Amino acid sequence: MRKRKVYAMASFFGIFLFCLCIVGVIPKKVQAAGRLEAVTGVRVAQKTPNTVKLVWKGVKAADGYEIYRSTRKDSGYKKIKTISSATTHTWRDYGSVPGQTYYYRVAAYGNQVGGMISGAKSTPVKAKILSAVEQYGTLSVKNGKLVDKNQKEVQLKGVSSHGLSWFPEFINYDALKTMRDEWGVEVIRLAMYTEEYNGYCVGSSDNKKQLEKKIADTVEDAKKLGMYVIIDWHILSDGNPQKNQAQAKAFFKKLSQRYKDEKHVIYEICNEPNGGTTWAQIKSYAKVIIKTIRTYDTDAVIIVGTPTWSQDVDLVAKDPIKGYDNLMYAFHYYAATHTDWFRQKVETAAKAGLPIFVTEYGICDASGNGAIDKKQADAWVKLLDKYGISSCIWNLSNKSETSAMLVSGCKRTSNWKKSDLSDSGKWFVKMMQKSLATVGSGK
Ligand code: IDC
Repeated sequence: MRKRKVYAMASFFGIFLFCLCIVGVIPKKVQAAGRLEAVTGVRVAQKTPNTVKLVWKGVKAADGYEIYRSTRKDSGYKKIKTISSATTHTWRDYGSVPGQTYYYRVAAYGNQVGGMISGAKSTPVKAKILSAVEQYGTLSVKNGKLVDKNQKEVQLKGVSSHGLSWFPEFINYDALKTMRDEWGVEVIRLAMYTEEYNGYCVGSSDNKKQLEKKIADTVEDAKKLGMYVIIDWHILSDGNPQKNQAQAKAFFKKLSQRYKDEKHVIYEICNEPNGGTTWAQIKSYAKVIIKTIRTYDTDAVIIVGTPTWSQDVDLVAKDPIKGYDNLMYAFHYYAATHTDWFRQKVETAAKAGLPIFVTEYGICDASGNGAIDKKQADAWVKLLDKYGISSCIWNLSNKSETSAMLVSGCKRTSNWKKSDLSDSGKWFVKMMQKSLATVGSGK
């Protein structure tokens, strides 16, 4: 009696399942139950540094895919990602380390009544992750844009130091490596103040030597890591660059002689002219410094500051410096202070074909402090991405100010944890991850 009831229930359940299948409520792989094909057609479609993009052919009845990675071909594969979508057949690994060769395998998975089943892993594909300098090589400027060794447009994203005399501890090999491997940073700017406390032009000769050593060491570190480095003559209270022109000339002569064969060195010759300094005055200074650099280094990218704290790119676009290749012009913004009107200046200059490099920006106000304006910060990112304009965020330090990327009191000088990052730092890392996840996919 009881048995018959069980049979009746079982057959009722069977019919019920059958009906569900017919109306399509139960997904196909349950009907197909058992096994999934191995993924085929896996290949690397690599376009940007520090990342690898995989694509593959879809497998019938899969619910999603699993990505496995190893540094050896035949063993050591670890699952690094589960993609819970049957229709996504591409994935970008931006947690990869430049210089490293990886092997990737992809497997399909399906949700069955009895649990999840996985198909066999694909045959391994190999990818050597390239650093920014390996990928892009010698940079130059063409038709108002920064381009790579193949004349393809390049948009670099990175970080500026704080004053090198004040926070030198955060600029070291491990710090650069952390920024490269974990944040995707491709360029580092070394801000060497000229006239503020312990600046290059006002400090002791010992201080000057220390600054020069810091720059020399960092240029070497950046070379090993395949990162670009901007050497920034950080004028500020000395509003007119002509004030310390003789020192600037000697400094850039020494550096361009030393780095004439390096691919990764970029010169920024006057951070932010201000105090009424005119474009004519900046131009006259720039011509002297550019001529000096070009005597030794014939092709390095040189960035020229623009009037009013490097804001008047629209004016400069009407009268750029002629007679030299590979020149760019600095534009700086602080998102909580500079909004639509300043974006218009960039649009005007970019449309006029002026090569712009945002060597400094913040997401707080122009004092480097105050509240963050994320809405404006994102509007700026959108604009820079639209024109492919490269940028560096101000600043890598633990100073108690909003623009500092590390929380004040942070002792760690590399390998930062999330809790070491300030709101500016967190915003930057998030922006970089988003940017790395989308570069190359749409462009
Ligand atoms: C600020 C620093 C701050 C320092 C001050 C004066 O964040 O700690 O006390 O300089 O030396 C710039 C300048 C840059 C400023 C930054 C924020 O290039 O040196 O750094 N800023 O005020 N231009 C616009 C903003």
